[in-house]
Amino acid sequence: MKTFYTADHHLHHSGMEVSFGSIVETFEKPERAQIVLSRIKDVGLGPVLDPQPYGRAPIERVHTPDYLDFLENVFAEWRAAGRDGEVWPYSWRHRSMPPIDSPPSGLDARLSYYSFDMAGSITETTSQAARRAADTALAGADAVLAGDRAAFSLCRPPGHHAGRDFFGGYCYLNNAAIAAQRLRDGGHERVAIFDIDYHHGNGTQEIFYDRADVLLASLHGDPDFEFPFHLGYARERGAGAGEGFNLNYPLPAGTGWAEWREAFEDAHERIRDFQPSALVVSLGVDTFKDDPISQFNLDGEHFLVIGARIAAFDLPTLFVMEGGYAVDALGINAVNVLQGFERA
Ligand code: OKP
Ligand code: ZN
Repeated sequence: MKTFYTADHHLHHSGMEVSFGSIVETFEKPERAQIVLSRIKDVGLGPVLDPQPYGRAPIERVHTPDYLDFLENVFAEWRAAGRDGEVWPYSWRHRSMPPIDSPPSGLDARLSYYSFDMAGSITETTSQAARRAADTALAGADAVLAGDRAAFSLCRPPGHHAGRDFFGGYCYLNNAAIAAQRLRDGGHERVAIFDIDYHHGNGTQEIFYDRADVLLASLHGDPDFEFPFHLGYARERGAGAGEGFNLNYPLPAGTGWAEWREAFEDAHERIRDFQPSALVVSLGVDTFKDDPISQFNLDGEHFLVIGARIAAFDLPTLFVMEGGYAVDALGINAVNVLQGFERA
């Protein structure tokens, strides 16, 4: 299958993050995409193609114009305020404070309005990098629309925590959602998103929560103990017309292959019942046993089986890279899914 990739992902690098009280090198670093790319070349998966720039229109099918403006301009505003370093939000609207529905004018208040955490910062070129990641997803979707059985969008930064107008969890634009919408706009009436990243795809859930044309099934660490917290419970099933089209499978810490696979197979069946004509896989491999920020126990070989089972849908399929932080094994694990798919 074709891989879509651009070196422009280097335009985003937060450098550091706070992890359990320590300032550490961020887990979401440029090396991640490099390692996956070199594995793709090593195994000869197929051509690696640079995505064209798509402009804002296909991204605005998912994200609001005011949020895109904010992403583009906030760094300059930060500097103009006399501040050094990168743009970091630091204070959020507590449940004791009444909710608002339009952006405040003050810089820091606005930053918290458009975010939910401080996993990643906004650098001078973060918006450009995120836009190129979205281009990468769109080019993959277009390959599928043009008739490819499958494509891989090697996106970085990842996307599934980003909502219509917010960033968080290392994510700025929701690459998988943008691709799913592209498939819808290209003529697919029902598109399923299978999110197998270790973390709940809260952004993707928010974007499609009231829609019946895009089904989201997500397997993840139970939000009771795991990031992003607060969202990802099984009781969240969609709203209005979207009721029943959002499926969450929260799983306990220590989940191994047998239990993960059981949930995966249940989701697999529910996705088939939905009868989609195209599939987007939010491909995180942070379910790996040695992942430094996760608590599931999948092994390298299991990713081959996952790929084979995804092939069994027999659908045009777009794989979109999300998480995976055990850099030594990241290339092998991610590409195992793609090879498992191709061999099936
Ligand atoms: C993004 B994706 C570690 C905390 C990390 C953010 C996790 C974002 C995961 N100190 N918190 O879903 O892989
Ligand atoms: Zn993740």
